[in-house]
Order: sequence, then C-alpha cells, then structure tokens
Amino acid sequence: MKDAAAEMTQETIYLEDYTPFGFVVEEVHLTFLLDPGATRVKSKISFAPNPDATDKTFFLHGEDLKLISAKINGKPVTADVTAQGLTCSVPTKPFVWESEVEIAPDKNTALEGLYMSNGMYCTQCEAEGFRKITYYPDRPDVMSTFTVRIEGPHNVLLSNGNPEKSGKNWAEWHDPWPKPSYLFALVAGELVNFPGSFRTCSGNKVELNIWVRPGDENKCAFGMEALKKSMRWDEEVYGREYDLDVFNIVAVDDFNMGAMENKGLNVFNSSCVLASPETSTDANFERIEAIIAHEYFHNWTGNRITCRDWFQLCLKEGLTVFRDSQFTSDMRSAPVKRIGDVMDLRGRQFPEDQGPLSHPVRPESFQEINNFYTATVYEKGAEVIGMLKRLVGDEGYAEALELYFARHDGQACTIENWLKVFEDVTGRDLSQFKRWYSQSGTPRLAVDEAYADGTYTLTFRQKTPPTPGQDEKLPQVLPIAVGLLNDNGDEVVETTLLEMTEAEQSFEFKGLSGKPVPSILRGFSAPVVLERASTHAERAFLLAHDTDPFNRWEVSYNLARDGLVAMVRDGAGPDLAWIDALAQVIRDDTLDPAFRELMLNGPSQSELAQVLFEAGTTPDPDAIWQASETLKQAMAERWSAFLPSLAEAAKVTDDYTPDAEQVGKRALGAAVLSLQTRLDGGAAAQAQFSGADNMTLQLSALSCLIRAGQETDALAAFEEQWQGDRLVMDKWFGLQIGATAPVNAAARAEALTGHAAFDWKNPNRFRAVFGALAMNHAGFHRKDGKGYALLADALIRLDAMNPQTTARMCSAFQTWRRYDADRQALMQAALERIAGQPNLSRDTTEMVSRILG
Ligand code: B3K
Ligand code: ZN
Repeated sequence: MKDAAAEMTQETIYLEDYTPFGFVVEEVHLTFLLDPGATRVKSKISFAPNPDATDKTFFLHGEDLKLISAKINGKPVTADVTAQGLTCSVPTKPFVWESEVEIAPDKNTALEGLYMSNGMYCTQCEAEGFRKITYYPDRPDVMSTFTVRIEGPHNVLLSNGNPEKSGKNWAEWHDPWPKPSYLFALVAGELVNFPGSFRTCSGNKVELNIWVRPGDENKCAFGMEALKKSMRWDEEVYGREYDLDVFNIVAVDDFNMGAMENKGLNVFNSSCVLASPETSTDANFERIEAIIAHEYFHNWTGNRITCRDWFQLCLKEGLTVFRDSQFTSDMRSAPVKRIGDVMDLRGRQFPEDQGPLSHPVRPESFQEINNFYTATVYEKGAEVIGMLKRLVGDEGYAEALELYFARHDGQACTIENWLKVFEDVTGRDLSQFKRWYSQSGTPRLAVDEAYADGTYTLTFRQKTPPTPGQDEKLPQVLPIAVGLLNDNGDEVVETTLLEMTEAEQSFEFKGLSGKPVPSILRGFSAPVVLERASTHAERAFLLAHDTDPFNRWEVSYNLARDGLVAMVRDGAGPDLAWIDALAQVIRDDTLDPAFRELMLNGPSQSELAQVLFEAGTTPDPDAIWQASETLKQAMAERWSAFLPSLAEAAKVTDDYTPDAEQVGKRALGAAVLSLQTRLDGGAAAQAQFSGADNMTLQLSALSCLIRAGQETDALAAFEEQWQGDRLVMDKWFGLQIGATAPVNAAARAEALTGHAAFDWKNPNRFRAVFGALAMNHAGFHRKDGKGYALLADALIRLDAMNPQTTARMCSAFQTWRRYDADRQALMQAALERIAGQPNLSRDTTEMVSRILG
C-alpha cells in the first residue's frame, strides 16, 4: 500500500473556498511554432486588476512547461516557478504579460493539452489542459477574447473563432466571443474537409466543415446533416442563433471521451462523427446525431454562458444533455428515447449513486475534476432539469430560459443563478428543490393506497439512503405523474402531476365510481426507485391498457425483473404467464417495432445483482447469467411458432437509412434473430452474416454467432474484411469479449491485448477490450478473480500513459461491496494493488481511494 502521507499530499478543492481571480484578462494573443518534440508557444496577455477580488496574488497555472522567457510590459522578469505554475510580482495597474514556453506534443500520451494523433496536432483543454500549453489563469471564470497565430508545415491550421489571415505555413484566427481557456482549441495536420453551409434565422451565412484524415470524407455526410438539423432546432425551439462565420468539426482517433465543444472548433472522437452504413451500426448513427447536437448546443449552454467554477459543471452539462434529449425526441420517437434514457440512467447512474462514488449533482469537493464528468453530473443533472420543467410547465420553462440567456450571456455562472431565473419568472421558492443539487443518493419512494366512498388516496413515503459523507437526508421535491384507470381500462384520471415535498404525503382523487388501477411515476417523472408491491393481475392489466408508453414498458421490465429474481433466489422456472403476455405485445404490429423491441429488455445482469443485493441476497453472477440464459431459451421455445414470421416482418427491403422506422425494425429483427439462434444453432445468423450489406445486420449476426459458439470463421472473415478500418476493428475487439460466454471473457481479453492491432495508447481500443470485459458481468466477476486481476494489470499499465482514461475505467470496481466475501476480497486486493503503485496519477489515486471507501 502507498503510505498514508503520500496519499495526503493530494490536495482537495472545496466549493466553499471559491474566490475570484485577482485580475481580469482583457485580450490573449498566442503564437504557436509547431514542432512535434519542441513546440514553442508565445503568449501576450493583457491583465488588469479585478475590482471584485481582494486577493491580488498573480498566480498563473502551468504544468509540464519549459519556460524560455517571461516579460511584463516588455521587460524581462523572473517568476517563481513550481510544478503547478508560477507567481510573479506585478504592477498594480493594467499590464501586458508575455511568455515563451516549449512543450513536446509527441510525448503527450495523456491526451490533455496539445498532443499528436496519427501525425496531426490536436488539443483537449477541458477541464484543466490549457495549463499544459502555456502559463495562464486556467479557470472557467476568467474569460477573454483570443487571437491565435499558428505556424507549421501543414495544409490545415485551425483555431477558434473566425479565420483572419493566412499564408503558406501559417494562419491567424480571432475569436470575438470572450471565453475561458478550457474552450481553446488548435488543430493542425494534413486533413481534408467535407463542406456544408447554413443560413441562420437572421440571414447570416455560416461555413460548415467536417475535417478528417484523407479517406474518411465518405463518412461525413450524416454528421453534416445532423449539424444542420441541430442548428435549425436550436433556433426554432430555444431561439438560439449561431454566432460566428464558420463552424468546424475535426475527427481525431485518439481522444479520451466522445467530443469537445471548443468555441467554433469542435473536436470529435472519430467514433462519434464518422459514419457510413457499411461501417456503422444504427446505434452509432443515433449516437453521432445526439453528440453532434450536444456539442453544438453547448455553444449557448456552456460557451456563451459558462461555469463560474468546476463545481458548477452540471450547469452546462445537465442542461445540454437535457437539450440533446429533447432534440432526439423531436427527431425520432419520444417514448423510445425516454425508455432508452431511463435504461441508461439505471444502468450507469443508479450504481454510481448507490455506491462508494456517490456524489451530488453539484459536488462540493474534488481532487481531480476529470473524475466528476459522471453519469450523476450529466444524466442525473438532466433529470433534475426535466423535473424543473415538469414543475413550472412548458411556458414557465421557456420564459425562464429566455431570461437566463438575456441575463447571463457572456458570464460564468452558478446553479444559484440558474435557479434564480426560474424563481423570478414563476414566483416559486426553489430552495427545497435545490436539494437535488446538494443531496446525493437515489430517493426511494414507497406507496400505499386506500379507497373509500369514491375517494382514492395515494400515500407516498420518500427516503434516501445514506451516501458517502451524507448520513442524513432531507425530503426532496418529487414531481410524481399519476394516471388512474378503471376496470375496463379507460383512463378516469388523466396524467396529473402530484408535487410531493414532505417525507410522507397523501393525495386524494375524489368522485370515482370504483377503486381505480393507478399508473404511477408516468414518464419516469422523477429519478427515484419506486417501491410498490403489485399483483400479477394488476401488472397484466397495465401491460394491456396503460396509455403511458413509459409505464407500459416499465410493467414489462418489472415483470422480467421479478421473474429473474425468483429464478435466481428461489430456483423458480421462467414466468410463462409473462412470456405469453409479452408475446401479445411483441406480435402487435400496430405498435412501433422499436417499442416492441424495448419491451423485451428486462434488467441487465448487473442491475439484477443490485436488486438482489438490496433484497438481502448476495448476488451470484454465474446464477444470474444462468437464469437469464434459461429465460431467453424459454422465450425462444415458447415463441418458436411465430419467430420466423416476425423475422420476416422485421426485414427492411428499402435502401439503408438510419431513420427511426428502419432502426426499429432492425432492432426487433436482431432480438428475434438472437432467439432463433437458440433454436437453430446459428443457421439464420450465419445466413444474415454472409448476406449483410450494412454493419447493423453484420454485427447483430456476428453477435449471435459468438453467443452460439459458432464464431471462428465469421470472426476471421470479419477481420479480413475490416482490418483497414480502425473503428470497425474496435467493434471486432469488443464484441468477441462482450458477447462470449462468461467463462471465456477474461482469457479472450488477455489474448487480444497481444493482437498486432491492439494499441495501449488509443483509448477507443483500450475501452473496446477492457470496457467489454467489465460489461460481461459474469465474465468480469469470475470466481477465480482472473477478470479483476487482468483489469488491474491493464489499469496499472495505462495509468503511466493516460490517467484520465485509467481513472474512468476504475469504476468497473465500484459495485464491489455487493458481492460475496471471496469476490470482495479479490476486488479489494486488485484495488489495493493499483493504489500501491509508485507514481500513481492523481486521477487514479482519487478514484481508487473513493471506491475502497
Ligand atoms: N465538455 C466535454 C467533456 C470534457 C471532459 C473532460 N474530462 C464534452 C461534453 O460534455 O460535451
Ligand atoms: Zn457536454
């Protein structure tokens, strides 16, 4: 173990300690002389004392920089330099700071700051990467205009804002909008563009470009259309217009996350922008559309109005996720999007909020801010905004947003600023609602019901279990959408929003002619765990009659969950009554195929482990896997008579498009194929694989063949066909670990790290292999600990190169306390082995110590 003293040297930053910087920055001029091993960065920055600040210490962040020279008002100065930055004595009046530093982009494997990817220069500054480029007050509340000159022998030289001037081997850019340093970007390389253009609502013409490596131009058309749709949607729905002459997107292969919203120059992980039917799945297309929208929407929610400090991250991220969900709902199917979002919330955010990494939507302390780009900040943050909108209504929300943009444009803001616009517009007191930002944990909501003399009473009790650092919780505001149905299945009370504010609270519905059947938490109106015992008969009734698509799906999900729990815990057989009821829904061709496919999705194996754990049963991953296999086998056998006709009906005969209609059909077709494979040993999957003319069909067939153990030839053929396409090869690496029987997963992951195309330095490839291992629930949680040991070895190796991606992947261990003593001991040993490494990064040190608790 690393000694306690070493651990304690990691500084913790607290929200309550915020103070403004002592200086304002009026202008920034940067010059880059590009060189892989020795790039020179010259800065010329106009500072003035900040009248709002008391502490006038002149501290500039700077890490891994070689300081060549520093001047104030043209005269050389000597600065006091440490590993974190420099201080210097400065005039009490406005002054100009100049510095020259040297950096080595080709050595930068952390992919933060200025780095190289396949010969191209690229930056990633959020959250604190700018300090690896030059000395600067690298904090989001310091906003300034930037003028950038880039010199280098590359055909493309890009930065933020509008192009000013250029010549052979140089270009100058000017961004007129004041921005924090985290939104700075620079790209240089031998790139080609896929051009487009957009006319804004007030008639301005914007030049659009997607810049890619030569050969990738044919994968840009979809992204370009998604960008135009996003620009139009933001004008129409939020009244937000684009504000520069150009909007550039660049695709880069080595990137720690999905994409980055740098002002006017979005940088994308190539997996999140490049798409073609042959190489991308329907899911890829949907994700690309959503991410392009998300980054574009940041132009207003994030860039024009940014965060005062990193504790306010949800101000931009929760809101922008909420906005991109609205966009996808409008472009595609709103119920399908909602169900997908809730599955994602339960799959990623709930485990986070119910384990050692639980933190509020607005955290109050951190050691490494990159560790807080979490499902809680993003997805729960978006849920909080959805609740706010439900409470104040669509009009109140629209007015509040108008006021937010008008009042705070050009500012660095807080959650207090955000809530105040809602208070001012609606006259509501949101002080209790604000607990959603400060209390961590998932509230549990229990319900009792009573009926007498035409009055139906629902009594709710809310309770949030203790989470790290928060033993006691206060009641939160819960918007609970409820509808009531009569015995005939008619809706006697339409969706009504109940506003719960107490720990226990009753709501009455009067004038009913009989005891109704309630449909509670429609649309998943609050991110809680609803605890309500329900009879089989009532669920079957709602499955047939609920008009709320989300709750109709929820009933099926709950039936699947409870059936699986009974199988694992009590040794019960599959719930045949549910399988038969579900058959009616699956075969109902008046329903959207995408919705029908979603109805087949019960909880994941990991979610089931959590459910068992909470019910007091130690989850056995092998038994969970076995139960889920038995259930699917039973479904396949019970539905064998109609599977072929369902498969036929799900076939798409038109040319491929990634639109919602075709996507839904292919999703249903894939679910049917996987059931058929259980009956025919892989014959139908083999036929689909051989005849597939798009990646969605090819990959769903390959997945079935892997599950059936029939994959050897198909995997070889796939590799032969796609070895030249790195994004498709990521799928090849991941699928053979993710879809295989648990017993093989760890060995396959280990073997694949020896494959010639495995690259430790490429986060996509690393995640393909180790993300897939962590997702193969029973495979990762092998009883002998091989999965844990392998992941720990990989994380130790990666940490020296790329702390951010390493720290993120540590969360695979976050559920460790759910499992039996042997597995817990093995996971603890793996975590302690990581923690004990010399020179472990700040990122990984923080994550491992939080997980260990
Ligand atoms: N804002 C970036 C995420 C930056 C992550 C830094 N570790 C992408 C996004 O949320 O849109
Ligand atoms: Zn974002």
